[in-house]
Amino acid sequence: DDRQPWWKAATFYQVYPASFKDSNDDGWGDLPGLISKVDYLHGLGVDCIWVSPIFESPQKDMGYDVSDYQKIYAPYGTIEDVDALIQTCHERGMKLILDLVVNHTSAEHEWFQESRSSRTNPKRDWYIWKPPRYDAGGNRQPPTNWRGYFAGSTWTWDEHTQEYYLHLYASEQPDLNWENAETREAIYEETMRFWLRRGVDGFRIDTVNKYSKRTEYIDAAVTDKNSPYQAAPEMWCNGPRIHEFIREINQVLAPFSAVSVGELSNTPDPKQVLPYVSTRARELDMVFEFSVIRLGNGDLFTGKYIYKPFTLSQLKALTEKWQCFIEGTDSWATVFCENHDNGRAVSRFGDTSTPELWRASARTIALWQATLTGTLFLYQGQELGMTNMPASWDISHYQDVEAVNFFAEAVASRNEQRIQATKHGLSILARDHARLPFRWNEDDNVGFTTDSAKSWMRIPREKGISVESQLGDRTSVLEFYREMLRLRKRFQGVFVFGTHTLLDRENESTWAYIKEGFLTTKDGHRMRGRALVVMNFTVERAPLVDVSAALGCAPESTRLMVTTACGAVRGAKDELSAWEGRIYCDF
Ligand code: TEU
Repeated sequence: DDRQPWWKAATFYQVYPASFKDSNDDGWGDLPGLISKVDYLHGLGVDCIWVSPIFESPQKDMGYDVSDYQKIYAPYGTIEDVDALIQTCHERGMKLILDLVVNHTSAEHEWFQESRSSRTNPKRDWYIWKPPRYDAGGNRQPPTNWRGYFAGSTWTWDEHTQEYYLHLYASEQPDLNWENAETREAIYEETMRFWLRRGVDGFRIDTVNKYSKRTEYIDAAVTDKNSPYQAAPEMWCNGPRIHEFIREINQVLAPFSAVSVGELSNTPDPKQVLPYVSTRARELDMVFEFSVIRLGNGDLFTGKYIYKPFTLSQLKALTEKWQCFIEGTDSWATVFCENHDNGRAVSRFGDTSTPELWRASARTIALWQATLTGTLFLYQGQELGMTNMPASWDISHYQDVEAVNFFAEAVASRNEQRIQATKHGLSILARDHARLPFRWNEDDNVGFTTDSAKSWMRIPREKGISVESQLGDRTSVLEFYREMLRLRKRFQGVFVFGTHTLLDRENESTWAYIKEGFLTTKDGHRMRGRALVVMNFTVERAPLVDVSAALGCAPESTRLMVTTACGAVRGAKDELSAWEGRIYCDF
């Protein structure tokens, strides 16, 4: 649809640069490596690349701890490499967005170094400093009882200036004080405008709903009696001035027509999400809402890695909820089931117990994602059906600060049950899984680097999950993604922009929904089109729904547009084979 902004029907692809492609044999992915693969992404059907943080950083949280927003972390390359990447994308009609991490900086950022140097430093107020409290026994205590995302207190004591500073994440990630207008202007000028002037097309904006903290700094209610620190997202999520701050961000982006997609966690209520993405409100173009991707996670804070099994009907209901919340509004949705903070989709929503089931379920996940309304985001390796790390890898292979801290906390509890449960949860949900090297070929080093001993993350070796083994094979996961991205574009009126109606919601084995929208025929006529998406989420054969009844038309007016099944495993006419997905349509 010509009247729509480019980013609605576009396919975005997230690159986690450390794990994508290493060009200089140091075991760390880099910008020249990414540049050499832009053609691969272009061929896949990607329109816009989002690169996770590449800026100068001590890498306590894989670059989500920036110590200099205008410098590139040397192992990634140089600023000239960024210019070259922008040019390489633009020459192919593609766009590039960067990751903007401005809720916090690294503790090594110059701003924080100044801020912590004395209580009277002009940048003292750029971060959030508070005096200690003392308990009845006269012991020093943090200003509040809040628990951070990476376990432990949100406060770290600074010996030098005798105050605590706030950090929602690691202690090496102090939170910026957005209440200070000068700080905000520095963020806008030195991070956003700096990169927009260099030609980037926009930003994925990290932790976008946490900049405005509640300024009372009071204790949160006690929800975990076994811990001194309590979950307190209501103290910092969607705070009193958040919409004012986001509108300011919008003002910075607008002159560059830059696209924005904000990361909006801990906000399961659509009423709170809509204001961020309403066109009229002039805040953000899009947000990521995490209900679907968080399925299986335990309690957000204390129990995140205590796995909570879920049913297909829960997955359906959440998908429906975040499909339909924009209907009748001027807002827009995103579609995704992977990113760098979660386990692999096929390992969580599919079936990896045999190669055939792996392939079938990864293709059905592709069908599911590509038929949903909103802007589609893929995560690197999703298009190959990359899986979680093998079950045989022990806990020493987890490097992520969050996994390491949660596991240490479980160990410290000396509760064997909790330790085992945490290990199990990590094996499904840990952030590390998505960070394994991308698999370009079937060599021992998977084409990621030249010497696996140097790879920053251990390289998994199962065969068949690589670009080399899948490219050109019509039965592969990769070729199915390519085909689906093409169909999604071609019939975007239905798949990208259509309405979503869930059928048979209680069915725990088959998932069916109708997408309906307007299509433009070759001679320029607008016509209504309907598609039925039906997917078997089990290994058992499943009866097919009554297609023409579901589509509301005569049997001869329906056609099978796509099936995920290939060759011998193809199901019968009225029956879906294990993990088979199909699209029927009336156009
Ligand atoms: O994540 C922010 C966030 O709020 C969580 O959703 C995140 O997934 C984390 O796992 C909480 O348990 C962003 C980045 O995506 C993440 O990689 C960073 O670690 C984090 O911000 C801090 O910058």
